[in-house]
Amino acid sequence: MFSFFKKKPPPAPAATPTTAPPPLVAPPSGGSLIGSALVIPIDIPEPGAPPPERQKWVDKLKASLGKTASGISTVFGGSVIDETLYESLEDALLMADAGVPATQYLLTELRRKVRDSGVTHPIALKNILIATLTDLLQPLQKPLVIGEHKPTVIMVAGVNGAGKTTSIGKLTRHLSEHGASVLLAAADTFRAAAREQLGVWADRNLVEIVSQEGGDPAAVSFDAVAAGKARGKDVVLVDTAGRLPTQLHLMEELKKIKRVIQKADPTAPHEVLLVIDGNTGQNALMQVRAFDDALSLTGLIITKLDGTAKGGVLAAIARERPVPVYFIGVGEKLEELETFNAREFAQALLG
Ligand SMILES: Nc1nc2c(ncn2[C@@H]2O[C@H](COP(=O)(O)OP(=O)(O)O)[C@@H](O)[C@H]2O)c(=O)[nH]1
Ligand SMILES: [Mg+2]
Repeated sequence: MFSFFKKKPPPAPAATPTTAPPPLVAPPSGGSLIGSALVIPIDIPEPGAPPPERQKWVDKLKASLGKTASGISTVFGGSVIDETLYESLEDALLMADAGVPATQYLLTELRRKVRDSGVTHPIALKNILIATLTDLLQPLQKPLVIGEHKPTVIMVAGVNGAGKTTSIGKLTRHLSEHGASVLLAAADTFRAAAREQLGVWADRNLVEIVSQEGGDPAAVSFDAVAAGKARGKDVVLVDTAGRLPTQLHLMEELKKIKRVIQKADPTAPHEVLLVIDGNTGQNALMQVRAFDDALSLTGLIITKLDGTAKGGVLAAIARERPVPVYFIGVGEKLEELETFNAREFAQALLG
């Protein structure tokens, strides 16, 4: 879900009475554009009565994380809060990929809150857990804002097969649906198939793509940012080749792409996103750390939460390296990418 809000237009230069250029993109229904300033914060609906489409998606998330939720729920099936319950909960959270630091943190908080509130029933404890996890995840909830720079340059990195190209396709659809013009940069120049895959997404979304057979990924990125500026695009999305954080020369190459983007636009890249496969468990945290150290990440996209992913890794990320989660992916279809809401996620994870 996107919403638009008005950004104060810059004062018109007095000496140039020329008519303002027409908006580059048509205002979407319900939104508005002033001059060429376009701000797209991604709407994060608070729970209550979410719109039907969001509800559908929340249901899908719940179904996807259902196994983890039922694993954790059984812990609260008894009639007393005792040591056995805390131990089972510890096991269940570790099994859900929450990792040791987040699990310890949650348990310490729960024990303290139980002491302070005097609750005695496991169901009350479960509600406390939902609230505590929501608070833990809260710092990860942040909208992606487009339009403060033109173009907003978004660089996307991650290991092979994490879902970078797919997520770029989905994001492109979101953005173009809401009136933003997008240019794709195929900086995954290693494999012809990778370029073609991005080309398919570009065609489907009717957006332009900058690619170059066998080219240098940094050069392609530079050209794309330059083209994005020249063509007045709102967003340039840079797809990069997958790499493991242990492949140091490839991590260096990624840093070079970032530096060269900066040469094309000193304020860019405005966002550096890491795409993580939600099934990677605790290894995901290692990826966040390594890519963050190399690139200073501004956000994450967690994909494939529809599969066997357990979901708890978001708690681990929140506790150990809290990089905002802009989106989560729950399927291969174009619409199966949504904004992250801490409370929704905590509820889906804990059932
Ligand atoms: N089930 C599921 N599959 C996904 C999701 N995101 C991506 N994929 C699949 O993961 C595979 C790898 O995706 P791709 O975008 O090519 O990964 P890349 O190497 O990081 O660019 C493809 O088969 C995608 O369809 C998701 O959220 N859910
Ligand atoms: Mg790819």
